[in-house]
Amino acid sequence: MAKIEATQVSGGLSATGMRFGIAVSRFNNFITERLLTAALDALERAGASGKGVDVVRVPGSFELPLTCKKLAQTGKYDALIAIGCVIRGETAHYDYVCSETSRGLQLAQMDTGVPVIFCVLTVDTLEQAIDRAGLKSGNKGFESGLAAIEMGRLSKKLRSSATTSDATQKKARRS
Ligand code: INI
Repeated sequence: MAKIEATQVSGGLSATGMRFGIAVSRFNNFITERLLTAALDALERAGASGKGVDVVRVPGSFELPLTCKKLAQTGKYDALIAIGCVIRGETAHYDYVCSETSRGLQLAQMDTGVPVIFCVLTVDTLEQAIDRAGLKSGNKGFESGLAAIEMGRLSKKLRSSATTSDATQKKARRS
């Protein structure tokens, strides 16, 4: 059986010199502020500096996509984190907020090429949210901080290897 040694590519976890934007929903801020604190903790422990991180607050999760798209368009950030918490209520409002927020955040990163980390809790109860914001199930904010570093690093790497292979192809065409 053939055994090839594939080239492995992944982003590292050093945040030194990187820039991050964090959009945080004020709705359910009892939870979102805990997620934010943990995300900042992850960035700081990995070497990010205060000057390299901007935090923008928005009314609710529904406002996260446009905010992230605008932040991405500034060209200032290596990666963004969108922080929100949507708790199921009696109406269909939950479904609209969840689907449009996730769809919008995916569009923001696909349209701009800047990684947008999805740190939006979508839960049935406040208890589930608390579990994911530092109680039983770890803290989704901390995981999101790490994901932002990894995706920011990976994007830089893929961008520079794409540039290198473009240059190599141009050189090959000229010779
Ligand atoms: N926004 C949230 O972030 N979480 C929720 O649970 C929520 N609920 O349940 O309504 C919520 N609604 C507000 C929404 O995100 C917008 O801010 C609002 O509709 C104005 O556009």
